[in-house]
Amino acid sequence: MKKTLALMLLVFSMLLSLCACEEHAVQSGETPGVPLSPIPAASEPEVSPSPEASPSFDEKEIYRSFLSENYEKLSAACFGVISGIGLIDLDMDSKLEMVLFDAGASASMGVQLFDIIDGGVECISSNMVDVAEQFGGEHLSDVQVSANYFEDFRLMRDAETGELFYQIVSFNGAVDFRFYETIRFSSSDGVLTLTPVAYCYEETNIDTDEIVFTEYKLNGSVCTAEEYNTAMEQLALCAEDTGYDAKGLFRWSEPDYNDSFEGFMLMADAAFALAE
Ligand SMILES: [Ca+2]
Repeated sequence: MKKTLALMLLVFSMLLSLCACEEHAVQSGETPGVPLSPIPAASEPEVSPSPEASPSFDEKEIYRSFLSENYEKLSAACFGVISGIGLIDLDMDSKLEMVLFDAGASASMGVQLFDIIDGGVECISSNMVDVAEQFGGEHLSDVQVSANYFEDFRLMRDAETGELFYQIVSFNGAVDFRFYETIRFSSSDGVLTLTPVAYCYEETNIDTDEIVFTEYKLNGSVCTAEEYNTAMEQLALCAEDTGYDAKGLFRWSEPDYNDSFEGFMLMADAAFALAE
């Protein structure tokens, strides 16, 4: 009898302790039998230029074949030197665009932009007439880009919608003139498009250093200096720089990136490996 009573007490105490455990688990937010989820990261995730999908290797292969087949023509059309190459998803459609810098002849270098359309490479924007004529198609833009670094392509975040987009302030000049043009990149029917947002041009008298001529444009239309300045202030408020730096390589990055075909392809392959 004592043995039976002791056994009953033992079972009863085990049941009590089980209930206590379950109650503790529910109070502390745990689900009995289910492992705890990892603690969410306190810091914000790093900005990725293509958060939805990674570009396929085919894109890199298509660009590589294009460069391999057309190196001589491209190089000749760029004053004999292609000084830099990079792949950037400029219109944020998870497909990479190719960026080529020419040798440049003034304050900045000219930029050539290429996209893949129906499986073929087409020039979308070029400072070089020969490049535009030989590799441009129906999507060739009349908006041109001048820059000095791949980092000049800025990944921006719309302050209201959170949308990510690339933007560049294209610039060039000499002793007697200079211009700055803010250009936004987007996609239209899967093809890279360039939209000129704001433009400022100044001419200087080199003897007196006086500004003798100015022209301002907003969305392609001529405007006043005041309208331009107000619009630039608004632009700065509407979007913030994510701090992400676009990647690419220049000839002077490595001694092996010389002006031979092999040297150029070595640089191209290294630049393609940088692309996300
Ligand atoms: Ca793209």
